[in-house]
Amino acid sequence: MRKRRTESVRFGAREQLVCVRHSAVVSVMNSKTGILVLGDQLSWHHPVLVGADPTDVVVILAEVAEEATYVRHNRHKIALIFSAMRHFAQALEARGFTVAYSRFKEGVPSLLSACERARDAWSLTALHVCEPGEYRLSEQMGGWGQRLGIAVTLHEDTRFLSSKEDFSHWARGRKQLRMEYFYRDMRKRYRLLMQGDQPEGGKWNYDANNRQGWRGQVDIPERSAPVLDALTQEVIAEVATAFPDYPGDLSTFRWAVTAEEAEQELDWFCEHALPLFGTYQDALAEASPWLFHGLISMYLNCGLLEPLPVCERVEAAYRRGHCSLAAAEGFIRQVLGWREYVRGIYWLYMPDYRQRNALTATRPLPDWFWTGETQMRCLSRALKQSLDLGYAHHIQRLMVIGNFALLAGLDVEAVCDWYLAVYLDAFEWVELPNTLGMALFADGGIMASKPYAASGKYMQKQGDHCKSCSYDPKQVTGDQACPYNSLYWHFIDRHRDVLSQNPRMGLIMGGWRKRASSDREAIVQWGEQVLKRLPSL
Ligand code: DLZ
Repeated sequence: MRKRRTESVRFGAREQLVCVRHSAVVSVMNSKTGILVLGDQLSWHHPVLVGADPTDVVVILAEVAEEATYVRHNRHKIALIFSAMRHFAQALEARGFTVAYSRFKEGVPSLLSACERARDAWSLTALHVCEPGEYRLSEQMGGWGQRLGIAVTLHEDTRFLSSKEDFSHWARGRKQLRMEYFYRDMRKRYRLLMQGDQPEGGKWNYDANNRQGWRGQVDIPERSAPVLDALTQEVIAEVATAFPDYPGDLSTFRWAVTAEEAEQELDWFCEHALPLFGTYQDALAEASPWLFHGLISMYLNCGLLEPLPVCERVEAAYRRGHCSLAAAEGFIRQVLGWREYVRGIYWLYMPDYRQRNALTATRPLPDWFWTGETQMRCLSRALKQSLDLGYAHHIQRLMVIGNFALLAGLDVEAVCDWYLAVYLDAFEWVELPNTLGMALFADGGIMASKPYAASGKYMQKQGDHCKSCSYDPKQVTGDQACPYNSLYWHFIDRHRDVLSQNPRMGLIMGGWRKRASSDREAIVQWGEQVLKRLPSL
């Protein structure tokens, strides 16, 4: 399928490279060969598994403390990954593979120790691994050959639609790496939503149609959820016991743990939610954490779904008249454009990227980031659902939580660690550029052409939280004033030197300068008070 849709526009000979690597793997495999499959690589398209003869290899899957505790992962994420790993192990065995599986209870501390155990148990002479999604682990693996005393081969992760080489090729010589242009090339390359050489409908981007606020206009469909089998229930109980202090209300666990279940979730989305996905994709609703969102990013990120077939399903829904072009385009842009783009940025700029803090934001995270106990209604709702469910949609992540962190100057590293911990779909390759670059503008504008800063007016426009909030979005100063308002102007004022140089901020900076100095002082002073009272807002 991928071959049929792919055109090698601008990106070079990726398909050929992949094939060469696959045949090389097949030819060296024998019964002394191990394949380590990580918890976010649970796919039959895994670049090493895809070419492996089940009778020839030992597949290693390991639930280990090092991966489960390097941040305080949401328990939904741990349970989803462990259960999906156990189900994938069963599926591998059903296809005749020998599987060396370590459950968490066995106390294997790290992936390296799991490989050592498998090496000793099966007298392995070679280990094949698909490159990990996080720099941290990739660095560790560099030393594995020496530690294990056997040949260790890392393989390109071919489950992405733009390889690291593709992306650096695209980025080379460009002054700015704007997602929009990358996305257009990807549309051409994969021939998605195209009419000949032109974008379907004549425009590349239909975002302007996708920004409706929520006023309870339509019924939100009740979400389907997979039935939890005995294996998943067992995992949930184990995770609850092993990680008592980690976030996540496991009584609400509702995630797919196999490719088949993830496929059914995608079916449900395409049938019931996709038609209104675009219209309300930026909306904030009291009534539902899910609205019309896809809820499939975690399945894409751990291997249960593949990005191209997902995009093709959505395109097909549009072609048969089931959804608008704006809905299909908005969705496909997230998967084909944004997801691939952030991964490209991550690998292009790591490891330095993680250290960036362009606006020198160092204020400690208020404790309520870990409880959701703040009187700001929109923020409280977004935080609580993130902690309890491991999920928040992109506007909650970017414009409610991220925007608050940006305005308040919260410590960049602490905020990034928080995002990595709480979200079900968070792996550093996707989390770091989204948080550090997009939400916090800490990369100085590599990703975003201006900071995503907004006052309480935005929350009011996008949803219905303000109606049940103790603060008033119309007031800027005073005890009742929405804290986003004075913090917004405080942010504009304290970064005025940097922001004034940004052409996209010209209007706002000009407006701020023109205000009476007494007004500006009063607002900034109130913003200062708000920052002092941050822990009790
Ligand atoms: C996220 C995660 C967790 C919680 N646990 C495991 C695990 O026990 N075993 C494993 O192989 N993978 C796990 N993962 C996913 C890894 O952290 C992920 O593969 C790396 O962060 C690279 O993206």
